[in-house]
Amino acid sequence: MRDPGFRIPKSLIEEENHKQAQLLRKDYEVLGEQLGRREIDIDSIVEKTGKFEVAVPSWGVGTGGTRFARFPGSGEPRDVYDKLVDSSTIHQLTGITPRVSLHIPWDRPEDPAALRSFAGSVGVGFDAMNSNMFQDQPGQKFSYKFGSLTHTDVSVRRAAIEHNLECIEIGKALGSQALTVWIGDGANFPGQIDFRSSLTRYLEAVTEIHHALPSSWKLFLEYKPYEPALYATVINDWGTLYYVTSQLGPQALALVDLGHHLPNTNIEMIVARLIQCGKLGGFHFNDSKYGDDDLDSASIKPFQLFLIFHELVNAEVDPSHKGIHPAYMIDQSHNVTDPIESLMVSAEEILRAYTQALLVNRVKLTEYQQENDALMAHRLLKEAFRTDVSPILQHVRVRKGGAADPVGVYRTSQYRKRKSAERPTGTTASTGIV
Ligand code: PSV
Ligand code: MN
Repeated sequence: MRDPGFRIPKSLIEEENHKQAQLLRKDYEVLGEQLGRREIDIDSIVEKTGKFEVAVPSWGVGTGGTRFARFPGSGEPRDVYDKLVDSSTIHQLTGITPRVSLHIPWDRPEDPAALRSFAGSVGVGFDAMNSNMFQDQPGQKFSYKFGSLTHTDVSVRRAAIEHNLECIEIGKALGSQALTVWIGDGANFPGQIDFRSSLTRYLEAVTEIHHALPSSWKLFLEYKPYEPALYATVINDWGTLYYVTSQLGPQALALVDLGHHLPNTNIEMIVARLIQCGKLGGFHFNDSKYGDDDLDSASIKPFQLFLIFHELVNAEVDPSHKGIHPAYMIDQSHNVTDPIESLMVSAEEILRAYTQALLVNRVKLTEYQQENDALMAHRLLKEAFRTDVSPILQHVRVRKGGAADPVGVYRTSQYRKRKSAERPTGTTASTGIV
């Protein structure tokens, strides 16, 4: 089996946690007391927070880039094995990222069984498989330049379908349970594509992919209003996707990538609508100021992330939506930070938003809404959002064997320096979205 190389010693995590233990206990007690005054039992929050998990994207552990340039850091992953090692480090320190989402062909394993056992040995599993129909690979016979699943040429559509079927096969061998499909198909010019027939072609193609899914699998479909097609995309919004997923059947669900919305879109409301329609499949978390910026989660709009989780917790406690278990995943491009640090901080911010949402007094909120008391209803949400739940997050992490301060331990361990020695420049893959 492949040697994973340097791993952060457990003893270092314990030592660092020990140094902070007394202060953490104090902070936790104070927060417990404050929450108690609001009739919130901190233990019940800890129990729910402790169960939360979010997957990391294999393409996120390498430096990303823009269409202008990519500035890789040192010690980046050379291949899918290294990506798993970096992902396992994120999980080791945060305790909440036990699965990695692979992107094919970037991560196509030569021997899926060997990759699966290696993943197990470093303590991670596999999340959704992602197909790639927005790039041509060297030697590819049919080009995706004018589309993939919706291309006018049946041979291109066939090749794109076959690619997704291959992703399912690899995923089966790895123990994945889902396929995520995003296409860049669309138009740069009015008149370039026929809106209705391109959607019909999509539906036909995705039906075939859907049929190939094992019965336990989910098919997550992403919408996006623009880019790379800049005038129109075929799967432009959640309404279109609602139509598609309901034509396909219960295994097909919509995936909400936060960056796939025009500025100022009320994403939390889309989340509520998809929940109500029974079609919310999961999330690709990231943040943005202008478009699909792929910035770190909650770095720009933490209140929006909180409001999204508020809708999710609303559904979680609503008996009529007991069945919803959205798949949570991060989908970011780290251009100026150490990707491992960004992913750890993002995972924490996502958990923070969830934990804050758990603090909303929903009985009171319903009363205020019933009485049309807009100010008090809003204040109630803000009270939960303003609560610093860091002591809960630290408590949960330490309890799981993670680090009270993941970035602190990561830096102290000199992980990146060690990996730079193991993975010399010139051997690293150009991972990340360019
Ligand atoms: C593209 O914007 C995108 O976010 C897709 O949604 C995929 O999930 C990801 O990048 C990688 O292909
Ligand atoms: Mn995405």
